[in-house]
Amino acid sequence: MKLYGYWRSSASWRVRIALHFKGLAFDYAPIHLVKDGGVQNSEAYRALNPLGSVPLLEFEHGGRTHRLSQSLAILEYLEEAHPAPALLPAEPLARARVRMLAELVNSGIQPLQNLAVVQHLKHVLHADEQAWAAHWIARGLAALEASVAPSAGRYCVGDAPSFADACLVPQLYSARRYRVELAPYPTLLRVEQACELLPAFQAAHADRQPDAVPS
Ligand SMILES: N[C@@H](CCC(=O)N[C@@H](CS)C(=O)NCC(=O)O)C(=O)O
Repeated sequence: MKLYGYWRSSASWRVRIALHFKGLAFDYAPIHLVKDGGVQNSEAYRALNPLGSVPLLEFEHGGRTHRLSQSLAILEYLEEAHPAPALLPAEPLARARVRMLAELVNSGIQPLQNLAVVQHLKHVLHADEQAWAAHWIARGLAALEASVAPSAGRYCVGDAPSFADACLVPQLYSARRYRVELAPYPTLLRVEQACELLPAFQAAHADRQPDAVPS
């Protein structure tokens, strides 16, 4: 398997967590999202992923090469193809809660602070992209804190890590990057600490990737 990603791309990070958690070997193909206008926008990469985003998972199956984009679709595929160890609980309502929390991050927070959005704000609309991103991240995290609290155990839903935790941890990293005050989200911070003890989350961390340029 080959994962096209970028070290601090939160969506790529979610997939790295799942691959490491399930013990699936993969090659990592860094796609520099900033250099030369962004490698994701090159013709060569768009031929692989027309939306020009990471992550993209490439693998052989049934004698053919397959490519999947959209991190949550990738997580669902990995869960179905490699069910153990699980990143979804067995019970239907708990599964729905995990998906709800993951989606809250995936569609309720990340798109508003995605690179293309903040670059457009900064360079075309000449707006304060830092303030924009911080506002929407804080708004989303407040909803996430309130939504996680009823189901949280050691992790977002109960005592086993799930897709929700794979979405939470990278989102908190982005929040710090945009200087969001995190004290109002104690449950999220507690869950993040628990996740940080897991080898899969450690291996997937942005700063540990070969293309990382930590500040
Ligand atoms: N919903 C998509 C989001 C993908 C996405 O927005 N990826 C970002 C990095 S986290 C990206 O490639 N941005 C490139 C750009 O904005 O030009 C997913 O979950 O995979």
